[in-house]
Amino acid sequence: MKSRTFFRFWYGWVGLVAALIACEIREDKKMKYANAKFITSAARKDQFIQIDKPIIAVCGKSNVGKSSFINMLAGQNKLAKVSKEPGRTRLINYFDFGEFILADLPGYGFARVSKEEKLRWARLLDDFFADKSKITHVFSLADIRHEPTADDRQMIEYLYAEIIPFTVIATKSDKLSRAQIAKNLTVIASVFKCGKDNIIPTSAKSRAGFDEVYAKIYRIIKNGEEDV
Ligand SMILES: Nc1nc2c(ncn2[C@@H]2O[C@H](COP(=O)(O)OP(=O)(O)OP(=O)(O)O)[C@@H](O)[C@H]2O)c(=O)[nH]1
Ligand SMILES: [Mg+2]
Repeated sequence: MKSRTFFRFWYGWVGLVAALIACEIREDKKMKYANAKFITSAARKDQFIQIDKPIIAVCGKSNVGKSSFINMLAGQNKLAKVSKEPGRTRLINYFDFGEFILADLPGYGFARVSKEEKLRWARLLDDFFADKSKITHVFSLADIRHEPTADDRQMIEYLYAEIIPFTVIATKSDKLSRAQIAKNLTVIASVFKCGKDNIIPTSAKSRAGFDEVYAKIYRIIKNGEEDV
């Protein structure tokens, strides 16, 4: 009886210390990227930044939560502009996270813009992806609540065809139950023809998925891991 109490006591302490270390590592990561900074916007090819750091592009349809996702990673509310109105981000916005750069790409699939504007966006994205040696990885965002759109599918097919490594970020997970999340991830994986382990459910609201995304970023920038 006495020895059981003794072990319980030590198990308790070991558990507590492990939890504190885990918390500290997480805080450290948050602190590190809390001073992420906006660098510049690009409307044309000649304005794309030339920098010797890994660039991770964040793409997805309009209103899917790209800017909110970037803010979640930075631990800041106003780094990237978030809007209820779709099609707000019309330029490529670059953010410096110290060890890597995030490029917030203009959202596709927004119906209420002129043909000319759509063409301009398409050209800008084409130019951006043309020099794929400059893109280390792509986070392709899809709303976890819905089946991916034809545009989403086209984006993923393009990444497969161009052999650009990507991870699917399923956004707005706070809007679904755990069971629904699991069900929808299966649908998204089957539409995109990728493994479920290449999809990370996230929420900019609850910060769910934060650690998983950073673990992925860590692998991308440290080990040069490339999954297509
Ligand atoms: N509940 C919930 N709402 C979210 C989440 N992420 C984004 N939103 C909301 O979705 C809307 C669009 O978010 P943005 O981050 O501006 O989306 P975006 O993809 O950058 O949009 P564009 O720049 O227009 O292409 C806003 O009203 C956000 O508050 C999330 O994880 N959970
Ligand atoms: Mg945006």
